[in-house]
Amino acid sequence: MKRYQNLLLVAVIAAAVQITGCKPKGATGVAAGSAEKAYVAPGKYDEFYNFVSGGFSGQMSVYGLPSGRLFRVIPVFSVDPEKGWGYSEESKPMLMTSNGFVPWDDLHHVSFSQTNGEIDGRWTFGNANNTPRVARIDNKTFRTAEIIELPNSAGNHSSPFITENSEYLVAGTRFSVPVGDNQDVPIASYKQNFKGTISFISIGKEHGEMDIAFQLLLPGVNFDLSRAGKGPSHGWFFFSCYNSEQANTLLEVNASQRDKDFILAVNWKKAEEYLKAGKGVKKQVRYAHNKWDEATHTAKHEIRTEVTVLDPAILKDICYFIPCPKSPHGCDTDPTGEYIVGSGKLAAVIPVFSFSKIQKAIADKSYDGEYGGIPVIKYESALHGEVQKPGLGPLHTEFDANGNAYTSFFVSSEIVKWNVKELKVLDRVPTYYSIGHLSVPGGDTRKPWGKYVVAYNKITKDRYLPTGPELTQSAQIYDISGDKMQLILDFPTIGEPHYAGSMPASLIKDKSLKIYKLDQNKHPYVTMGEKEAKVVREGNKVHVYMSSIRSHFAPDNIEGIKLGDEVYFHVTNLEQDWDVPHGFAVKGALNAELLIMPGETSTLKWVPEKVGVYPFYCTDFCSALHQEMQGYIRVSPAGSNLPLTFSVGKQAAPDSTKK
Ligand code: K7E
Ligand code: CUA
Repeated sequence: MKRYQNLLLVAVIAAAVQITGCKPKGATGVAAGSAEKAYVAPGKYDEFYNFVSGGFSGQMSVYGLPSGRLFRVIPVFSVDPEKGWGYSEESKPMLMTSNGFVPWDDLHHVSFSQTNGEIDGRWTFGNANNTPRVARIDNKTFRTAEIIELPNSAGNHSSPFITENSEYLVAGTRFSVPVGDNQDVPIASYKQNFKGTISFISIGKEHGEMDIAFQLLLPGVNFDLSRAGKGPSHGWFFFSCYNSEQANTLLEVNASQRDKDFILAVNWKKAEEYLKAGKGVKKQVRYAHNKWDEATHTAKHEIRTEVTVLDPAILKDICYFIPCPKSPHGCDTDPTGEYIVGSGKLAAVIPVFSFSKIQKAIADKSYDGEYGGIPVIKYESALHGEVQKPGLGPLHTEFDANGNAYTSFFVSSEIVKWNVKELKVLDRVPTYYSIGHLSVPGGDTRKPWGKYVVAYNKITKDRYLPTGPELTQSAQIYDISGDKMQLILDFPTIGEPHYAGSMPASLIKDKSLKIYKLDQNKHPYVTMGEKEAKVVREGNKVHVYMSSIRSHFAPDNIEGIKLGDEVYFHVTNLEQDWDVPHGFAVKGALNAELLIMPGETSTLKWVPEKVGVYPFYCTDFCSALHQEMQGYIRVSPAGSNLPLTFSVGKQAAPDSTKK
């Protein structure tokens, strides 16, 4: 009977999900006069940078808040022909993994570096869900500076969440998988052989370099989301997990059987102690670590082979499970660090746990047995209270500075504001439609700025002009400065925005890099000035040391290339002026363009396959004579004995047509 009821509940919710819930009808939801709150006059700056994940686009995009204006798409895990990301020789190593070159991924969550629990503006992190990786973006350059792969992981969803002094980022695996030497096991042996892992990635204090400090080996559940403790709960992490049934098929039913799944509380300071005491076990693995070097403007790819694993079933008092109703998704800690909000996708209440009660429960050993060798704290002993009848399908919660929480509800398509201490619902507004994550500036930190909550929606239906079978994804901005939430703007987004974060523009804007200094360019193929431009043959490899400046390339006439040659155009942008990139593209190249920043060197590999004269040109409108910024390269048959020549400014004489 119980099982039948559960199935029924799943069926009802599944039906609601399919019709996208209680879709608000008719109204646009924007009250007269509220639009001006999102209005940023032409030429004026926004108050916040809004970094939005791109979901299955694999990228991150940066918008202004509250205007919703798009400033930049930062290529992270997916190739981006617009910027040559993953196409230039320098950037290809960034997308290397232990599986080889992976040109795409699925980026769900962004996270900002923090100092004392506040956003410090230095770095933005993002996760790759498919081929488990974490990326670090340098907020000075808005470029991906580092990518680290995660071994023993499959589907890096519960990631990257950060501690209050950027000690660690965590990365919990969504899929449990066989871990260890023999991975050729029956899928039906899930319960015996499949394990979940959580990786703790340390972050270098000065330069942000990422390293896997240790991994925790855990029962075979699906880790979903996570947040670090704050203030009093600093030193702890909280992870939501579902599929405590350990189903290996039809999870939509089989992983929805139990009334409660878990939140996993991790005492990472304790884990550090065990690590120092040498209790970790070194495992042989293979994972990529890729880092961008700003001096050489080139990425380096290496494979690392060892990771240290701690087993919390043996090393007691690192991990505790807390029962949490029905397939928890979001797991969010409030700014005080005392309250942990679990959001069960199929639950009728929102449970709020208390950190001090969890501590007391551990001290009193108030347990309900063990799960996979890890103590399970009694639900009531950890519970602060439940928000009753909040809505349908709670997913994620963020906070303002006044003790209020904002929870997204996918099925009932709304944001609900409630008071964390009192557990009282204060306000609710519809979203259009089917909100996933939401984000308040600083709303996951000790210092929320409040002001806005932004909804990231899965479905837009009738909100925008139709564009064929797929409509744009979208975000909506609500003013939360008053008692009532007020919708002030819809804006379309790039990719599916799972999560986002915002920080005051002042944390980034004055530190934003304007140019790369040419005299500090250490690229091995740099061309420091036009006089150094040259073409050098090394066997069948031809290196073109090319410079670009408004409005020509040097050299711009090249002859003596033969079929079978590999041509490397190393283009240095000699400009030392802000916002003057040059592009570079060559006809028929099985590649993308290069987009070269002032002072930078970038390389395009070209293997011509036909005899002829090929034009190349600048792709970025850089001056009044941008359209004149072009050149030719001549390709002769394989056996040709035409010497290699190159020039710039050498105008042909009327009769020089012989060769
Ligand atoms: Cu979309 Cu954070 Cu992957 Cu919830 S997750 S919506
Ligand atoms: Cu350089 Cu256009």
